[in-house]
Amino acid sequence: MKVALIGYGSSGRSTLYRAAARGLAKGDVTAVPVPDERFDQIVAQVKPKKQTPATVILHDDLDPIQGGGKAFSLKLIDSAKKAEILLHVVRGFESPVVPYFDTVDPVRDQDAIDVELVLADLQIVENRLERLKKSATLKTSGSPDYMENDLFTRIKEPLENGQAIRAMDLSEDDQAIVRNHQFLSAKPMVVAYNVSEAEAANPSDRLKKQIAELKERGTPAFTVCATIEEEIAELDPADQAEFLQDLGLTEPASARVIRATYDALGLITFFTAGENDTRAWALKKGSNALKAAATIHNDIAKGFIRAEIVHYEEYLAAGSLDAAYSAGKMTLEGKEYVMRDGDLIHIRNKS
Ligand SMILES: Nc1nc2c(ncn2[C@@H]2O[C@H](COP(=O)(O)OP(=O)(O)OP(=O)(O)O)[C@@H](O)[C@H]2O)c(=O)[nH]1
Ligand SMILES: [Mg+2]
Repeated sequence: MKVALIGYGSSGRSTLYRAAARGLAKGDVTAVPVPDERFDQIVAQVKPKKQTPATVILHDDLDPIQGGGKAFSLKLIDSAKKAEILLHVVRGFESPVVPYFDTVDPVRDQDAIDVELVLADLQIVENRLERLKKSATLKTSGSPDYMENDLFTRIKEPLENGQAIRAMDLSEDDQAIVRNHQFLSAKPMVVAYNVSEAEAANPSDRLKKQIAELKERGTPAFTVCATIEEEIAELDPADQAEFLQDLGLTEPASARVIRATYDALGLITFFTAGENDTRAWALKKGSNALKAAATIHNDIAKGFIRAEIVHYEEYLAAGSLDAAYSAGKMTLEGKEYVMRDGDLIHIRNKS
């Protein structure tokens, strides 16, 4: 799962990237383990040779966005397209030593970048509509070009009015076409307002309102003080807790960033408790056991017979898969079983 950090220059993207990577940051792309207490408990019980947490891959290799109403560069659009989710870091801190292209106004900047994402997509739609005019199958009802022309004609106007594709009510077929083009305003987004230590704990009313509005539209948003978070990330875990408490926080930014990306992507976590390798896996909410099997390995999905499922709480209470089975806490499920967040799975398969 690729997460691309975007934002204006000097908004604190690299600082938040290092904080979220918790000392693991290497270069500008890092696979960051997803913090998950449930996984830690399972590992403590299984004592596997190897443990593999779920990860998200943070990308801080995108060019900064130019301020002052300049359009996104093609290079920036190209890198952002490759991500599954955008993490927008918004400058909210004042600093005489870190110049900025304009006054510090996080509400204005978040709105401005949203508009730029939409305009970048509008450009693609207009170019494509122009090219489609020459298509031999444009008038052939049901042809791919016909379908695309129909969809793009419909979404052009809302885009012109500044509406993001992710906020449009589109059919499954429409969404499949949208996915082919990797539109930026169709991607889920998380917004991190990088503010002063004081405002992180107590945002202005204007910022609070924007955060609430974003959340209502399904975009997780929160305040963070990236420099403080980077300092916290460098402390021993024991000291971290105390430090966070002093700041009135319950968890570090890394946990919040990653949880927010999970939410925005609609992901849940399931586990496999192997003695060689115990793993946590990310899965789209609503996926079935066959999809979970395919996430582990295509061969396991092909040879799928039955899934043994036990929720991690019952597994921990029972102490082992065998004990959970004896206690009647494990169920045998077919391919269509809908996975729950926190399910532990063992797949009986023909391979
Ligand atoms: N006071 C304060 N300074 C910050 C904060 N976050 C980042 N900075 C400082 O701002 C400067 C730029 O931060 P970066 O994290 O490099 O910002 P960036 O968005 O990656 O910048 P570019 O990639 O150079 O465009 C650094 O000197 C940081 O220490 C913050 O929350 N408060
Ligand atoms: Mg940077």
